Amino acid sequence: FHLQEDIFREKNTTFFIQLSLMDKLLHNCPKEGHLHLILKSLMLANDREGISGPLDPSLIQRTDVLLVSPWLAPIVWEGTFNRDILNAQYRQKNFVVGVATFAVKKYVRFIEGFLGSANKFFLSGHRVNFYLFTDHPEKVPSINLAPEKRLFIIPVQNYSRWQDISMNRMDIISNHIHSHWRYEVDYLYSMDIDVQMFEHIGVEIIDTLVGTISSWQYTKPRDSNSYERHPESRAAIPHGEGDFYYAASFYGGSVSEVYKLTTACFKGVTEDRANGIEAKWHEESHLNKYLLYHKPTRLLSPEYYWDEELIRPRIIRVKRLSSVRKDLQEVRF
Ligand code: UD2
Repeated sequence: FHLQEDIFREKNTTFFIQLSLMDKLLHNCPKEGHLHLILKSLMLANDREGISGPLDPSLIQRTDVLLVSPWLAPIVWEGTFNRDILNAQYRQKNFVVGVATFAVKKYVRFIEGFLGSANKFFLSGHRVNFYLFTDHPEKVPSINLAPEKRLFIIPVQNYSRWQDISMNRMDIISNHIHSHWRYEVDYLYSMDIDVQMFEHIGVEIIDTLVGTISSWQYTKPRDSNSYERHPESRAAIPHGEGDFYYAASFYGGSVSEVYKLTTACFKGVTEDRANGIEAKWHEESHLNKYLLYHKPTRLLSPEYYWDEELIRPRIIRVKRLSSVRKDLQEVRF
């Protein structure tokens, strides 16, 4: 790392040259995968020397985190964007965003917290359709939504195993895109219901294919990430491959890209089932396989899904959305 820092300290090394060096590092470094450390060395170098080129340095406000992936997709952190500028651009397009979420069996208890906080913090001032799948429509509390937000309650069957409820979301989403949503929304996001929002989640999340970096995995070397490694599974990622680990709790993108993603992932789930296999982290394993080979065009930092089990480090300046603590044994059975 000292050697690499020397390279980065060279005067006139532009930010983008540094990025391509980082890409090389990620692929060649024997201890590859430790994104956080590589990034730190990169950013420290930038901090000392300043960023050369036409960029106004005041626009780059974060020097402690990775701002762009090795394939040049932005990584969204607090302090890296101006929401007023983004809102002004987005408003001209008049998009509708769909949110698919499931509350099956005991998870109905999370509806109120989810919808109440999403009404306030999710794409505030923009058109959003919430699609809530539940086996208990009668238990959906009445919530006064903002005029630009709509709630659609869609009955869905339940499954005895929670893993099947979670995995079948991919199939249900893919079917609904095909039958309805492709005519109703421009972008679609899938979100877990057992979460609450605490800060604004705005149009900075909008892009063609969007994944959220898992709050559990963002500093881990790639070989200790939670990928499915058993080659028999359709979700398998070979050892030595992988970059970020994404949470299935929050992903999305344009309706056509989410259709491709959910269809492909559910195909993997179905083929595994036919072979008597269930991937390590269910549909999340299939999502990670898909996003490894179909790179997201935008990545959301762990601010966009923070697991309450974890101690929040300083780099997570804002907890926008986090899991609601739950007794797994009690709530899933
Ligand atoms: C992880 C993933 C989750 C999924 C799951 C599968 C994160 C943050 N979350 O969460 O997205 O991949 O692992 O292993 O990475 N649900 C019901 N009723 C049930 C069970 C589940 O409605 O009885 C729905 C509900 O919308 C819930 C979602 O499925 O939010 C995921 O289930 P979970 O939150 O229990 O899974 P968890 O926390 O292990």
